[in-house]
Amino acid sequence: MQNRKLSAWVDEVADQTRPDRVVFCDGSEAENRTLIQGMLSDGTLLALDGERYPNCYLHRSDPTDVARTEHLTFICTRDKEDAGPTNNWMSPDEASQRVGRLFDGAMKGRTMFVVPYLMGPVGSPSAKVGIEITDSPYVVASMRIMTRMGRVALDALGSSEDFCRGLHSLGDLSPERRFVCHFPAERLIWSVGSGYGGNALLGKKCFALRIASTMARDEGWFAEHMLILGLEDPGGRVTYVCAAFPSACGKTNLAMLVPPASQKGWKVWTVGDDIAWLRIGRDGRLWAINPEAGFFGVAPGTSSRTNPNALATLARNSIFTNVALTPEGTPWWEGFDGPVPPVLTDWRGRRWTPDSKEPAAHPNSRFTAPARQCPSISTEFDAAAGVPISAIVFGGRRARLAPLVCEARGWAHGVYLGATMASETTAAATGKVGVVRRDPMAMRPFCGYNMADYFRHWIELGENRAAFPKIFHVNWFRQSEAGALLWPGFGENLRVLRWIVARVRGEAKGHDTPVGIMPTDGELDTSGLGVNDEAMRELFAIDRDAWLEEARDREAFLESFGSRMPEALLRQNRDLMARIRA
Ligand code: GTP
Ligand code: SPV
Ligand code: MN
Repeated sequence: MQNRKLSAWVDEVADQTRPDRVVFCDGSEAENRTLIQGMLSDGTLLALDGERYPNCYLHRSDPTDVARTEHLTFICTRDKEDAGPTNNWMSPDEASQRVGRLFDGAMKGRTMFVVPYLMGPVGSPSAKVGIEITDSPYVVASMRIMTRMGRVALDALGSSEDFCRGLHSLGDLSPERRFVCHFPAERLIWSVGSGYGGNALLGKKCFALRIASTMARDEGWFAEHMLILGLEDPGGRVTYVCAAFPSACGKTNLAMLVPPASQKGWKVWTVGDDIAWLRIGRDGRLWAINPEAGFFGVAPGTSSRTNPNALATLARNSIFTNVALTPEGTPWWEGFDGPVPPVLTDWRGRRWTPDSKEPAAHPNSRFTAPARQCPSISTEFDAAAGVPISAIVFGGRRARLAPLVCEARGWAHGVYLGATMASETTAAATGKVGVVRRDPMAMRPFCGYNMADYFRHWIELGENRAAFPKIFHVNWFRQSEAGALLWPGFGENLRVLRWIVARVRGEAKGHDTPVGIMPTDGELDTSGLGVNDEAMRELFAIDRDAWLEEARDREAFLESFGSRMPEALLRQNRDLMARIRA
C-alpha cells in the first residue's frame, strides 16, 4: 500500500482487534461475488428470486438492532460545550476507556475488511475520502452500493493524509455494548455493537454529516441532511432544489417524484435523496453535490403509486434489510403493490398471515440500491461542480399547525424557519414514534457540534448574498380535526414545487402572513387535484392561539442553548410573536 498514514492505521487496528485475516477491498465485481457467496453460505444473506430480482438479497439484522440509536451516539470533543445540548457528549478519555477497549480482540475469528470509499463524484473538488475498517461483510457490500468504493477511492487519496477514519466492529451486538463515537478533531469514528444502517455504514451519517458538518463550519460550506432534485419545466428549463426533512419524512419520495398526468410537461430529476454538500461557487451561488452513490431507502409505503422510480431502482443489484419475504422469494412490505399475500415470512423469519398482530416488514426496513439505476437520475449526478441551488425547502411531519407551504421573508427568517422546525418522530431511530420534537434543519441527530454555532454558521454564510437560494417550509402531513390527511402528497407535491420555482423566478406574487409568504388565490394549481376548497383553506389556516403557544415553545428551545444562540434568531421569534398578536 502506497499511503503511509493508512498502512500505519491498518496495522494499529489489526494489532488491537486481532482478526484472522485482513482484506483490502478494491471494489471489483469478483471481490463482491466472493463476499456475497460467503454471506449466502453462512446465512447472513438470502438470495431473492433471481428472475424478478436479479442479484438481490435479503438481510435480517439482529432484532435489537434495527434503527439508529441516538441515545448511544456521542460527540467526543474535549469541551462538552462544543458538542452542545442536542448531542450526547463523552470526553475523549472516557471514550478510550469505555468504548476503545471494546475493540480489543473484537475481530478474533473474523475477517477485517479495509474499505476505502469516496464521498462525492470522482474528480469533484468537493469529494472526500474515507476509510472504513469493519468486520461485517454486509457493511462492505452495502458500502459498495452506497459509495464509490475501492480502487477509485485509493486513487483519489494517493499519498494524502486527508481522510476520515472509521472503525467498525459488530462486537457482540449487545445494546449494552453498543456505541457510535465521533472525534471531529481527528476525523475519527468508532462504531461498535451495531450492524445497522446509519450506525454501521460510516460514510453516511457519521462522516458525511456529523464529521463533515464540523469540517464545513471550519471551511465555510454546508453538510446537510437534504435531498437534491432538478425540476424541469415544460420548456426544458431545470431549477435545482434542496430539501431537508427529518428521517422517514419524505426525502426519497420527493427526490424521485413522478408528476401526475395533470402536470403535463413537468419532470423531476434526482440528484440525491439524503445528503447534500453545498459550497459557494465563483458565481456566488450555492452549488450542491450528493456525496453518496446509492439510496438507503425506507421500504414500507413504497409502491408503484407512491414511488415507481424507487421500485424500478431496487429491482436489481439491491440488498433488502428487514423486509418480509413472499413464498416466491420476492420482497414485501406494508404498502407494497397489490393485495396483501395470504402468507409471508416476516422480517424476523417467522410465518406471518394477515391476522398477525405485528407488521410483516419492520417499519424501518430498508432497500440499498445503486443510484445510477434510478430512472429519474439526473445527468448531473456525477457532475464535479454539482448543481446550482435556487431554493432550500425545510419540512416536517406535523398533523397540526404548519401550513402546506410558506416562504421565508429573507435569509435570516429562512434560517429561523429551519432552526425552529419540528416533526413527529419516526421508526428511523429507536424510541417513541409520533412525538413532536424540534429537529432543526432535520440535523438534530446529525450535527457534529453545538447547534447554536451551527445556526450562526448558517446565518453568516448567507448574509448579504443576493445569489443565495430562497428558503421555504412545507408540510405534507397536516390533518383535519377528524385525523385524515388533508393533502394527497407524493406526485401531487409537484404543485407545491411549481409554486416554489415560480417564486424563485419572480413569476408568483404570494401574499404576506404572520408566519411567512403563502400562495395567493390561484397561484397553487389545484386543477384536477380532488382536494375541496374547505381542505385547501385548512391546509393554510393560521390558528393564532396555537401559533402563540408554538412561538413560546420555540423561544424556550432557542433559549435552551444559552448565550451561544445568535441574537438574530431570538429576534426573529419576537417578530413572529408581534406579527401574530397584531
Ligand atoms: P430517511 O431515509 O429516513 O432519511 O427518510 P426519507 O426522508 O427519505 O423518507 P421517505 O421518502 O423514505 O418517506 C418515509 C415515509 O413517508 C414512507 O413511508 C413514505 O411512503 C411516506 N411519505 C413520503 N412522502 C409522503 C407524502 O408526500 N405524503 C405522505 N402522506 N406520506 C409520504
Ligand atoms: C435516516 O435515519 O435519516 C436514514 C437512515 O437515512 S440511516 O442511514 O440509518 O441514518
Ligand atoms: Mn436520512
